Amino acid sequence: MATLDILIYPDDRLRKVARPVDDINAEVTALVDDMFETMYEAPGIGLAATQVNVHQRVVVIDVTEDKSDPLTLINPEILSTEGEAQGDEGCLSIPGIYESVARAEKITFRALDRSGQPYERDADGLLAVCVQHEVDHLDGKMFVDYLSALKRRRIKKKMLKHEK
Ligand code: GNR
Ligand code: NI
Repeated sequence: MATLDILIYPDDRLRKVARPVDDINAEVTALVDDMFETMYEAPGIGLAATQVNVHQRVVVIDVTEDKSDPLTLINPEILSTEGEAQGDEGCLSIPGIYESVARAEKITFRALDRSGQPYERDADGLLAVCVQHEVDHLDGKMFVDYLSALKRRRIKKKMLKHEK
């Protein structure tokens, strides 16, 4: 196992669209394991492969406080959404920035688990937010894209200033 480096906004590589995984082999399961280690160490509640510069549709999530519900989402698909809710979001690729974003309140999603088994799950609350945030990453989208151009410009400037 190893922790992986996380790309920081506004890195262009965060804009790449990830490709579906067609074979869950040892390389993919090792990536999943390293992503969990990276996410728990950060600490964060989710991590998309895009953020560690791997452009495959792989996500790990654990929204619990005691690391008791690790979820692997390979080739995730949001099948349906319901309602809308506004909530503060952060991102490991935009450290120190928290802004309110509107998301679907409830979702149903499908994905493959670490062994390649398909599953479907309903989500609300923080899990629903996190799945939407991570699927966006796989499509090269970041939560700041939902903010005003003015706010986004300020965040970009701040990130570039803190870069070394
Ligand atoms: O750790 C994270 N916390 C978080 C809080 C509110 C909404 C979304 C998130 S996801 C974020 C980890 C991350 O950047 N995943 O891509
Ligand atoms: Ni993020």
